[in-house]
Amino acid sequence: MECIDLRSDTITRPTPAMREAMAKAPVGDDVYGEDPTVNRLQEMAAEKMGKEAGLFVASGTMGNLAAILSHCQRGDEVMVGNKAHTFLFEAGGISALGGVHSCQLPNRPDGSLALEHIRAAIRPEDPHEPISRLVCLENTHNRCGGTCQSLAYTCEVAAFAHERGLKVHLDGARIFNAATALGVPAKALADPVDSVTFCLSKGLCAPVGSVLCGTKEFIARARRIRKMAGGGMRQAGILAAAGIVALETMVDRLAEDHARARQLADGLRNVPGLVLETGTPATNMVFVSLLPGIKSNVGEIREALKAQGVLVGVSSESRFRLVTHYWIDDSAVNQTVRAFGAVLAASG
Ligand code: TLP
Repeated sequence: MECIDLRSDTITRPTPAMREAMAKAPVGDDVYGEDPTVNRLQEMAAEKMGKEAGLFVASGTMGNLAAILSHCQRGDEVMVGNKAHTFLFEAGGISALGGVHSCQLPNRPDGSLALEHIRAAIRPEDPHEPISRLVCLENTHNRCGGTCQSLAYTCEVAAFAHERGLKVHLDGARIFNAATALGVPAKALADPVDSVTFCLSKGLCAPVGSVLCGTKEFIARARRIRKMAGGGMRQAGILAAAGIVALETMVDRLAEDHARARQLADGLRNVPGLVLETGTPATNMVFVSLLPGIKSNVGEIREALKAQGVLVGVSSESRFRLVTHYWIDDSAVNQTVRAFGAVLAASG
């Protein structure tokens, strides 16, 4: 049975056009900077983010790691949200591999950081304390509901950080979802920050890879970190070719995923036993919780849904995450709502 897989947009597979481009891609040794397809992808990515240069990396995790280690020396401090992907889900790489100290600020429900918290966290010039170096933002904000961080907010944080001598990195794994939902170019959202990572292998459907963008000098440093992390990938043009197709053909269609997320939320709203999170869906993620009194727990419900061919993510004790993407069509949405209805009726 083909499953309806709503666990993440990372499960998307390359389209036939991507596979064809991959088969035909001219390649070279990218560690020597000689892979024409990687070079083309990096130029396209930099242009789309309005930055001088781009660096093709194996994953969003590697992009964020290379960015943070390029901005910070060992012992420097990065301010990061306590619900940020970089803080929660990147295996602690910035401290384990880079010796970068993290200062966790509370993410507000919409994923933003309060300016007063950033201000209060800036360290004085004192040899007892680490050096405040960097602020990390995330847009869309995954754990906070796939929420968008507005252009005004991004500008405000970046202006403040720059005034205080801090750099700003944006984990823009899903920056094109944010741009689509906000109706602004991704370039505008990336403009205020010093560096940005975005992913090709989520809603854009490429099989592998992300691109880190920033100044030429910053990207030269990040290239060394990428090598250090084992991410110098030789004939990576095979992978970059899919990324080029992703950028050329998959960005404009993200609005369809957002519309289907709304359809899904509207269906789930009427399923007894479920409650939608306020404001969901902001983009392509639907967050829905179990009402108290339901006999089964989220794990049991996830298994019962799986038996009906529907895979969903569990993001806390009572909360599901459902992510729409290219492989979720209208009938998948309807089937998912029906499956939830049947499973909850049986466990009510
Ligand atoms: N997110 C994945 C999981 O790791 C949770 C998902 O299914 O959503 N930044 C953000 C905001 C992300 O959501 C992710 C992946 C990453 C970075 C890391 O990207 P990869 O998986 O390519 O290392």
